[in-house]
Amino acid sequence: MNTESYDRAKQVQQFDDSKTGVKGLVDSGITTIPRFFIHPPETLSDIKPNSTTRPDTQLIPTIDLSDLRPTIVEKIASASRDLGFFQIVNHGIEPEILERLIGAIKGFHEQPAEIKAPVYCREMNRGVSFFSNVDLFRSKAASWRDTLQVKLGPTMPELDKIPEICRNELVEWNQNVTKLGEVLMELLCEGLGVDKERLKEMKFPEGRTMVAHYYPYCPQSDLTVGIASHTDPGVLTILLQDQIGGLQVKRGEEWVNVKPVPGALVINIGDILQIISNDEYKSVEHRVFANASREPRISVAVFFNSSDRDSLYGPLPELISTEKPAHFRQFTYTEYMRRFFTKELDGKSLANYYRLSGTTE
Ligand SMILES: O=C(O)CCC(=O)C(=O)O
Repeated sequence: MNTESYDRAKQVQQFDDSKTGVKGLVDSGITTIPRFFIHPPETLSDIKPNSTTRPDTQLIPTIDLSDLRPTIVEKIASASRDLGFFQIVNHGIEPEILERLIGAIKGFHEQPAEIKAPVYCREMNRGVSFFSNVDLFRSKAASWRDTLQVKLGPTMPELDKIPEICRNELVEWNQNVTKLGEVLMELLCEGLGVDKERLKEMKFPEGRTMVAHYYPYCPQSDLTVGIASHTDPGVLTILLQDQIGGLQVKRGEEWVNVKPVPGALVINIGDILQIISNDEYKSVEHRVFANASREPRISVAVFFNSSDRDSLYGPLPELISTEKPAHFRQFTYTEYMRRFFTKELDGKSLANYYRLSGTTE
């Protein structure tokens, strides 16, 4: 590799200007990945096969939402305290709806480049944007995925702004995911022993953003990642993944696979809920391997953030006591999200930025 003649900034800019994402690179027939996708050895060392990565998935519980309510509350609270991740089944969303959404997102990403290019942009306030790597210009290395991002709430963009190929499916998903998000927020509040309306009153069901990822085949999947290790900023994330696999969650020094379960949705706790719960619930690092399979991997994540940007956020007063004082200082959501969008997607949780000295999880 000739270090002297390599102009990284230029290569990254050219890639972004192409507006075709990593799918465009694969379609062009490349057999080696551009250098700015190569991650440093410390990131790659534990993504190699036969590393300490734990193959079994027993640690991520699958919770049946048709169980009795006290059982569900107990299981969700326990998973949220321990791992910050769980899967749910019998959540009330028909399997056909899940399949339709995956198909529509795949359809969007597999359209000809000239149809997707006009949607390609990095302005997050447009409501609908297609891009590769949200942190392309901030990260040390790029990752092997493309994304369609759509603001779902408090209101969706005008319908004609949403790509036609997935318009109906996104409207349908928004309705279903909003209801499910509210149910999960109630259950999580009950698990904390606070009023079940608490998160809803703080407007957490309202600020919904969807990111629909496409992880195409990567010809050198041992040199890069699909999404780098990170935590989510919101209160919770509802994730639909197809059956390809590749999502992993960090538990101590180990990485645990989140094996796809047909019909299930993956739920994880975000940084703001770790803060609001005063460290009762955990926001945990997760990542996705670069896709080594010839089949593309599709996933659709909906992040729930508060639509009230000006109030102060911090641990709920009812969870603070002399035995357990507040672990975090207060801040506005505007400040919080600004901080999120100026850092790269890395393993560092935003929770630690607001942590008061002398406190630990
Ligand atoms: O694709 C996945 O399974 C995970 C996506 C994710 O972690 C994210 O969008 O923040």
